[in-house]
Amino acid sequence: MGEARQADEFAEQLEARFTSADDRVRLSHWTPLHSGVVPRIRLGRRWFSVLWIIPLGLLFIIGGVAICQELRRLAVVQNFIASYPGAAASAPVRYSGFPWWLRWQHFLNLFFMFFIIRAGIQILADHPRLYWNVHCTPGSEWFRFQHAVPTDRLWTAKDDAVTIPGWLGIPGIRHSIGLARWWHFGFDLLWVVNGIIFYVLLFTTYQWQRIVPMSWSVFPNALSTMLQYLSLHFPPNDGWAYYNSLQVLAYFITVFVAAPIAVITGLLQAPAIGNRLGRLGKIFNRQVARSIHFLVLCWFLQFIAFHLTMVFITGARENLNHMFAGLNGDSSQGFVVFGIALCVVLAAWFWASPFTIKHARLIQNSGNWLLGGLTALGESWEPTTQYSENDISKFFWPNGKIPQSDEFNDLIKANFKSYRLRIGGLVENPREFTLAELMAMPKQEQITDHFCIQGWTGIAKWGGVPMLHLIDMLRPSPDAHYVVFYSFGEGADGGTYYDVHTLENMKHHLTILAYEMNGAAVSILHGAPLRLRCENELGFKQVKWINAIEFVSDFRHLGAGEGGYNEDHEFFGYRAPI
Ligand SMILES: Nc1nc2c(c(=O)[nH]1)N[C@H]1C(S)=C(S)[C@@H](COP(=O)(O)O)O[C@H]1N2
Ligand SMILES: [Mo]
Repeated sequence: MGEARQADEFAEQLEARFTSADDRVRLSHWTPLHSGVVPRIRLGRRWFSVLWIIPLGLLFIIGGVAICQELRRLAVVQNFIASYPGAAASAPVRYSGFPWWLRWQHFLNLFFMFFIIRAGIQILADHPRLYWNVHCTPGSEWFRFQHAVPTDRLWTAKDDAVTIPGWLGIPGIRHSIGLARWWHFGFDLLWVVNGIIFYVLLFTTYQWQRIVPMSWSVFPNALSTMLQYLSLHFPPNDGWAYYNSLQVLAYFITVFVAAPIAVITGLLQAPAIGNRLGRLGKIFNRQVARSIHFLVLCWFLQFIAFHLTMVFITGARENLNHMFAGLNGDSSQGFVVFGIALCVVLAAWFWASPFTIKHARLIQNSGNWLLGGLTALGESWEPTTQYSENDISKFFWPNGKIPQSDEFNDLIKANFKSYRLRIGGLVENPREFTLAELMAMPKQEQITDHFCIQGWTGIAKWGGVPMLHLIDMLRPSPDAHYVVFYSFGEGADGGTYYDVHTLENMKHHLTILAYEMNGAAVSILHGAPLRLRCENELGFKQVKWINAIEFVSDFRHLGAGEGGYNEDHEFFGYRAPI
């Protein structure tokens, strides 16, 4: 009885400073608007706007047409086109036409892709910089749509997020990565399932012969096709039976190269996967994966632009009939079905962002339902990527709000000598520890890569007490399944920052309560006097400025019941190894 009351009081005190979280996004409480800049690319020391692509592209097309028209006057070129008319001869298509399943998959693919792309751009807007190095040092990025990082004030990763319009991103508001991830990952899953079915059906029906090059002559034929298109003397369109070599190459690369690379580089950005790869994890670190993931996006965007253009200028009627009505000929049915499909896409397009803002919790719950189990799997993968002292980042992005309370300021004044870590809840021996007591316990050091949900990484050496040691000492009761970490600090929208972990993952040998960073006491900015390091989870799970730890059987009663501050307020998933 007495014990239970003590545990209740302990919890009550900690929860007193919680704030309520809404089930929808209240724009008046959300991260305020902040526009970035037009995307730019760094070449050497100079930054160039991507808008240069428009005049350069026009110049390229106009110049290309002029040159190719000149070239076609030459006898050699005419002979070349005669011997390589456009389709690689050795492609015996045994199956002409487009069966219903292929047409449906084409539609589903494009439908899913639009959501994936939009949510992906939204995710990028949360850390609008791309690097080839793992340290993410400001200035070392090769691409950004944000100003240079200010040096005259504290600039957190959250400050760095930019707003993009709601018709482009989902849901379009600043720092909405939690919600954007549900859309991105949810549709990823559907897209991958659709893609696997597509591969299987392609190879069991001979449809694969349309898009897999089967002779080296695909290259001269593709060149010839390009010459014909660019000189504005189009080759015949026989899409019903076979594709020309330029199409074969474009489709092959998109289906069999770009799509798998997108999936792989997406997965490599997860801490549980990136840390699982040993040496490869260092070479294909998260920033390399992010950059390639982005370049694949660029491939898809140019593919969509050219594909749509070609569909409409090489015989829109026939082409739409092929893919949307499954008919060969110039009836108008294809237009009608395409029109309906377009309406569905546009309606979904403009519905997605407002719906997400209004029903944010529903999006989170649906995402958890669809993906929660899959992502949690990541926690069981043993990290194998090892870093050394030489790998330590000189710059480490900060995040979160430094605690402002008198209580915390008094601790700083006393140099944390008055600090007591309180541990309670469902444990046999609730205890308080001074920092000196914690430092006298077995110490563990680990050099690891930090994966913030926003996209940045940084390597640091952390030193502290293994959680396992404390767990053994405190003896949680059999019904303790989760561990809650309460911070002195507040979350972005006010109220105590907290987070919940499974007891199982707190026993992981790389879970420590760190009081040291890179050989010195953890700075106030990075979480003094004590912060959690849990290397198979994203950064937001690693509570800084730890005030107390509670062992609980369930966390539904805490805050909005989602398992942490950012889970409650920003709709993140509570298990985050991915
Ligand atoms: N108390 C508290 N802890 C926190 C946060 C916060 O806002 N408040 N932010 C989290 C996030 S999102 C990240 S990425 C890491 C950042 O740690 P760093 O500032 O040491 O880089 O701290 C995590 N711990
Ligand atoms: Mo983060």
